Amino acid sequence: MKTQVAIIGGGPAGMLLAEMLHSKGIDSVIVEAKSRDYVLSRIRAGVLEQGTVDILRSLGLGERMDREGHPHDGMKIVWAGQDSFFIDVNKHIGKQFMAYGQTNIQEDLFKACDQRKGNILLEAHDVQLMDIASKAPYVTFTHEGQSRRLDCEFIAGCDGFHGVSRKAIPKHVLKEFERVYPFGWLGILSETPPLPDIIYANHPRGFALASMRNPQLSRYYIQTPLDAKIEDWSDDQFWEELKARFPKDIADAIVTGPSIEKSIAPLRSYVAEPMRYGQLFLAGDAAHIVPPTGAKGLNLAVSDVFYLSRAIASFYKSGQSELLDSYSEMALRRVWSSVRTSWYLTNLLHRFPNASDFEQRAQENELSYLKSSYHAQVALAEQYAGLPLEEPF
Ligand code: RFL
Ligand code: PHB
Repeated sequence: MKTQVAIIGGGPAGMLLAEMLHSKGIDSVIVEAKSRDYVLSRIRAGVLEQGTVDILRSLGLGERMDREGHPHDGMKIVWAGQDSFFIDVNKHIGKQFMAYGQTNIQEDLFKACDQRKGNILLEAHDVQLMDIASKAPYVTFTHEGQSRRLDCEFIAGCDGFHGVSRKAIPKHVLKEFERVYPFGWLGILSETPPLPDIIYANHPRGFALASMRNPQLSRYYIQTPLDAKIEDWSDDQFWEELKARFPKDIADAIVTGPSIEKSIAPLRSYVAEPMRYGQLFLAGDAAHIVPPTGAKGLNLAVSDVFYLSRAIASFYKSGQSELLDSYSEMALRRVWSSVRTSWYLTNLLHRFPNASDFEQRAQENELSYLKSSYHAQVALAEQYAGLPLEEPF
């Protein structure tokens, strides 16, 4: 088989890149390890930045999102069981957010791919990236019991944190930055009406988050120890613990019901630099991971593939490789901004198991300062909104 761009991974990064390239007349093949049902069953992100929303709309992928998603202006932070403030991003920065599930985006992307008869090879095994430093790289894998070879000009490594693409880059070339946090998030999805706002809570019992997918679907999370097991958390225990971490008026407004999904995710910050080696370009979780505090992961995957598709299109149009050459540097500027914001919010909102009394007081003081300072709220709003996409020079 032959294509211009071989895309490894059919998550949001890989499938969106294929749509972007198609809109610019560039051919691609997606090689995905899992089945369609499996990919569609992963419940993950839910909050889209304005830039992400604009990109989806520009590709004709916004119709269902605009019908079913929930636009909102910012987020609320509560702590000490009583104090609170609202970060009004729309008022300060003029940007909104959209609550719309990653699962729905993935469904919309499969539909778009089906409609244009795009090439996606599902359940591909033993994927290997070959000759990536040369101008004629290729990918080998097994598909439907047969060994296959896909020749291409570019490889986009969109295969997530545990994929093979990043590992194809020689160790001495890659610099890795990492922080592992001493807790995880237990999340549930429930067919109950959500609270009107997204609310982050810092409580002596641990962090909690109230979020939403649509008017009949709520998403809630609580901070749990690293060794927590799903089996140990019945729905009743989850609701009781969640409510205990919010002020009484908010807890009373939470509508409980059976969970339709429950999962635990550890929290980690990770960046691999550079995001390019030869003809291999990394995008999304394959290159970087953020803790979910701040809801940045999916939005970074979208900005990476926006920059990458623009660079590849510019190469095919003009024969110039300037945007390909600056891809890693440009993408990393936005990545580090969101990595820092997610790390900051994680530190601000969680209870760290071994925090000293000093650290605890400093955290409480920071929350009080944020509540009292207009300027601090504007600064946080700007970071939470995410950096604007850069123009090419
Ligand atoms: P994905 O989604 O992991 O997709 C990678 C795809 O590659 C496939 N794959 C392979 N394919 C071929 N060969 C191989 N060897 C392969 N190995 C893997 C996988 O099967 C998969 O289909 O990465 P991508 O596309 O970069 O997308 C990244 C996002 O999924 C991720 O950043 C977000 O979900 C993070 N995230 C959130 N991001 C937000 O922007 N807003 C949020 O509100 C938000 N909430 C979250 C989150 C992540 C969470 N978890 C579970 C970590 C909430 C949670 C709980
Ligand atoms: C979600 O709705 O899944 C969500 C919202 C905000 C976050 C993380 C996840 O910071």
